[in-house]
Amino acid sequence: MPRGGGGGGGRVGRLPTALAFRVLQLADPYASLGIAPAVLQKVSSLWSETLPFKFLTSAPKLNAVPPLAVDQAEVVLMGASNVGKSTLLNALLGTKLAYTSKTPGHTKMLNFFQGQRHLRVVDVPGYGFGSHQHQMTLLGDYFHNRQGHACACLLIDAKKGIKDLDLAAFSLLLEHFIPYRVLLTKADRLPVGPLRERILECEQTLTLSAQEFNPATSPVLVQPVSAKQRKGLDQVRASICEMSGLLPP
Ligand SMILES: Nc1nc2c(ncn2[C@@H]2O[C@H](COP(=O)(O)OP(=O)(O)OP(=O)(O)O)[C@@H](O)[C@H]2O)c(=O)[nH]1
Ligand SMILES: [Mg+2]
Repeated sequence: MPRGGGGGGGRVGRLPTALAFRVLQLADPYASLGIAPAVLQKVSSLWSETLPFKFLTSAPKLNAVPPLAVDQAEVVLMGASNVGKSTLLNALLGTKLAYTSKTPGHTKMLNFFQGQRHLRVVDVPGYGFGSHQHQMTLLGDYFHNRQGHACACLLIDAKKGIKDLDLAAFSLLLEHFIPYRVLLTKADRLPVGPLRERILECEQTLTLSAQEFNPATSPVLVQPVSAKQRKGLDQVRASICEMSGLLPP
């Protein structure tokens, strides 16, 4: 047994089996989705085929949103104001297409970026700054309009954890049957131990919420990412490729 393994093993040993397994999986939090290296390699070449992305348009509301072709997928990055949506988008796309700011409420429109291989990425205004009602209605209308095409990354600040508005946004995804992944942003702001705890806490809260909606829902997994340190980006790209149908599930 590795040095120090006894104490950790004992703690894990007292946990229910599924949770103990998850704790072990989180030895490297950034590999929390357990995506195999061969899949990540495949994703890397698929992703380079989606590049370059180009700015398509900004739309203040839904009736100005450009229509989608039948085979086109759209990934929306959603989350609270200042959670890091625009920064993550730029890190994923490898270019500074979206405007970022220290000031919350910076992104005010739905901003569309068109890549190759029929993939679009959308940067949306964050909730929690200004009118919550308006932001949630905009998102709800967007998902209603895009059912069957849209998938989403719900971004939660790793340091702040889940807030009521995040749960409201999560409910929108469930109500509209939108494929989703949950990301913990700015993960560089937490040391590895607290980051693991935050992942488990978010997974528990979201799983409860999802199972209230549909008791058959599988446990929700959460993926940490740091755009600043460029950690976890390949896992997010893999999730996007999977949700949008570029990568077979
Ligand atoms: N430490 C750290 N800071 C980050 C990270 N990603 C973003 N930030 C910072 O967080 C702030 C907000 O980033 P944005 O990407 O503009 O956030 P947003 O969610 O698009 O904000 P709104 O458009 O206002 O809703 C900026 O100061 C970023 O530099 C990260 O991975 N780590
Ligand atoms: Mg923004």
